[in-house]
Amino acid sequence: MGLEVYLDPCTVNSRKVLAGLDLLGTKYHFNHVDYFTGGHKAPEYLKINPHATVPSATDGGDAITESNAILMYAADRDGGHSAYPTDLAQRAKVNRWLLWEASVWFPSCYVYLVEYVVKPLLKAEPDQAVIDAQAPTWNKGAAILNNQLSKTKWLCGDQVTIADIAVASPMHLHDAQKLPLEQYPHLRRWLTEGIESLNCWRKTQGAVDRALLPNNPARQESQVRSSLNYTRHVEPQLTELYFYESPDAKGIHEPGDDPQEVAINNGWPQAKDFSVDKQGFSLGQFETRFDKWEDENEVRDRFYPEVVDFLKRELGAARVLVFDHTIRSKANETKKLTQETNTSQRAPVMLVHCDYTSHSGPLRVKQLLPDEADDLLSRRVAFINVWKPINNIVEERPLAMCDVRSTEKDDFFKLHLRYRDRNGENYVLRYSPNHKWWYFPHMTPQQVILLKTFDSETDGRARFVGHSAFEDPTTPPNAPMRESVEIRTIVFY
Ligand SMILES: N[C@@H](CCC(=O)N[C@@H](CS)C(=O)NCC(=O)O)C(=O)O
Repeated sequence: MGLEVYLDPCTVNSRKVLAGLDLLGTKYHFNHVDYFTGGHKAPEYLKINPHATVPSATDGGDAITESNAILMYAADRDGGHSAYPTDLAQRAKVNRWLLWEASVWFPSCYVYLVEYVVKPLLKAEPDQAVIDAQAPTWNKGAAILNNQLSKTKWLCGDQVTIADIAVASPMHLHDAQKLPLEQYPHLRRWLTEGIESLNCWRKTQGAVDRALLPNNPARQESQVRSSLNYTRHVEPQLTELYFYESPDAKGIHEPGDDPQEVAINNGWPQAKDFSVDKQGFSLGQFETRFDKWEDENEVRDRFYPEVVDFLKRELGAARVLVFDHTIRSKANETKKLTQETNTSQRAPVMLVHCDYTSHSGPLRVKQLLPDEADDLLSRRVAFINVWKPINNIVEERPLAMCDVRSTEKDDFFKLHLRYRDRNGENYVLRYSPNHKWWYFPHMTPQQVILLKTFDSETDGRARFVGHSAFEDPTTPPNAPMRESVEIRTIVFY
C-alpha cells in the first residue's frame, strides 16, 4: 500500500502537502478532489474525510485529515529527514510552528485570500471592514515571524523544514492577497528569496496561479511569439543529420538553419476541439501511477501496456504497438547527438519536424513486424506519438504543434538520418507565413498530447504534423526544467 493523497492543488493546505511531500521526497498517488465543484463535499469523499476538507491522505489505514499531520506522518514513516528533525528540541520548534500555523496563521491569512482573491474571482467586492478587523491579528503574527527570521535563515534554524512550507502556504498568493509584507523585511526575504526559490515550491505554484489568478496576464497570454527552427530547402543538396562520428558528415546541409519568429497560440480555450485527424494533434487526460522513468525496462514492461490501453480507448484502434520511448529533459542538452549510448534520454528537439515520411512510416512497420506487415499495411495504419510531462508542470521549452490544415504538401521535405547501422528519414519543414502554431502552456503530468506523425489514409485527414519544442518567453527565470516522455506507437485499424 502506498500513500494516497486526496486534494485540489490550488488550495492552501493541499498545496502545502504537495510541496511538503516533494521536499521530503515522499512518493504518493494523487487523487484529484475538485474544490470548486464541491468534490470535497461529495458522498464518496466524505467517507474518506467526514470534515469535508481537502487535503486528506490514506496509507492503508484510517484517513489523515489534517495537512500538517500528513506531512508529519510522511516524514516519520520514511524516517531521518532533516525537514522534520528527530532531535527533541529541534522537533519541538517545528511542531510549535505547525500548530500555530493551523490554529492562528492560516485563519488570519485566509481572510486576505478570500477578500482579495476569491471574492474578485466571484465578481464580488472585497470588504474593507473585514480586512481592518483582521489586520491586528495578522500584523501580530507577521511581527513574530519577522523577528524569528531576523535571527535565522529558516524558521527553525539553518535547515528548511516542513514548518517553513506550512507557514508559507497561507501566504502563497501574497501579492494578490495584498499582504503588507513591506513592513516585515525579514519575513519578505524568507518568502520571496528562500521559499519561492525552493524547487518543491516552484513546482506547485502554477496550479495555484492558474486556478486563482485566471486574469493574471502572465498566465493568460492568448499567444506568445518565439523563434522556431525551420530548414531551408537547398535542393539538389540533401539535408542530413549524423548520429555517429563520421568523415562523411563534413560539408553536409544540416537542418534548422532558418530560425523564424512565429506566433504560437494558447490552445487551452479550445482544447476539446483538436483532433489527430483534423489538426494532427489532440489533448487528453492520462493519469498514471507509473514513476520509474529512469528505468528503461520498467518503462517498457509497466508503462507501455498503459499506453496501449489508453490509445485503444481514445482512438478506437484494433491494435497498438508501442515500440520506442524517449525521456526528454534539458539536463541532456550537453549530450552530443553523435553519442550512441543511452539514446532514450535526450534534450527537447528545437527543430520543426515530423518523425516519419510517406516512405519511412510503412518501412518501420515492415522492420518491426516483418511477418505481418503486408497484411497490416493492407488496412489503415497510423503513427501516433504520445507526449506527456513527467514529474512537474511544464514551464519551459513546451511543445508547439503546427495545424496540419495550415501546411502544404510542399512545406515538408526529407531529412536523411544517418545511423551507424541504418539510414532513416523524417520530414523537416520550410517556413511559410501561413503556418498556424498551437501549444498548451503549463501542462501537468496528468495531461497528454497525441501527435499524428504518419497516416496511411490519403482521404484528406491529417497525415504529418510538424512540431518543435520552443523557448516560451513567459517562462519564469528559475522555472524547473522541462521533463517529458515521448512514446512512439503504431496504431492499427
Ligand atoms: N486544518 C485543515 C484545514 C483544511 C481546510 O480548511 N481546507 C480548505 C481548503 S484550503 C477546505 O477544504 N475547506 C472546505 C470548504 O471550503 O468547504 C488542514 O490543515 O488540512
